[in-house]
Amino acid sequence: MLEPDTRLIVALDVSPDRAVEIAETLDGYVDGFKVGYEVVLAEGAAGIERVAEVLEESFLLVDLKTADIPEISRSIVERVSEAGANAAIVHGFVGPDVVEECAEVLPVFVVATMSHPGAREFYDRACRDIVKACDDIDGVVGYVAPATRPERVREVRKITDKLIASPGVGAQGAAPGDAVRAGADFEIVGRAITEAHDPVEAAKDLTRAMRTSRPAER
Ligand code: O7E
Repeated sequence: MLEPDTRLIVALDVSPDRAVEIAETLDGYVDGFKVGYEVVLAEGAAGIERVAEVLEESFLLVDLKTADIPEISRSIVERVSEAGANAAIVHGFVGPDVVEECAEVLPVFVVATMSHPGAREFYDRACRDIVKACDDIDGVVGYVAPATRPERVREVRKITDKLIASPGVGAQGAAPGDAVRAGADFEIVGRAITEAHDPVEAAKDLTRAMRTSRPAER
């Protein structure tokens, strides 16, 4: 289900109506979709359900970047699971007890560090330790590491054989394929697709660019 093929995950940071429209149009063209606060704050779990219902081939990640105590994090992931998510995103800096609790409910991608410049300040310093601490947890299927800093993707890849999903392509400046060449399995792309005149063409261009980039050795 979470196997890389086109290697593209589309971030649907748009209204629920638009998210459903784009998901319906691109289902099967891309490996997966990601919905988060834009959709959930507009319609609650029903927003997630609406997107999940239109997907027949691609998977759905729900990204609430959960970062609470284990019990609360688990109940958030339970709601997300009931709404139809195939995997959830949990912050790594909160510690392996939180990650473990969430990963008992649903496959989890752990945020190892982030794509924005400020992540160098604190998050980058914890990146290696987060991956080492989470890698033996059943249910952790992968990590989020930034396409904007491929050296961080390489760092994560050296420690783990699990999946790596990398945001930061397009609007944040990374070129398609940069993260895959550094060892990522998926690249997460939002605005470069959702704000394109023709999202289908934009997605096809990106998948073409990624297909031509050789994945790093494992
Ligand atoms: O810049 P865009 O429009 O391509 O959108 C990027 C998406 O990736 C957006 O949904 C944002 O929340 C997410 N993201 C980052 O941009 N940086 C990160 O470090 C982590 C994420 C993310 O998705 O984390 C969980 C997968």
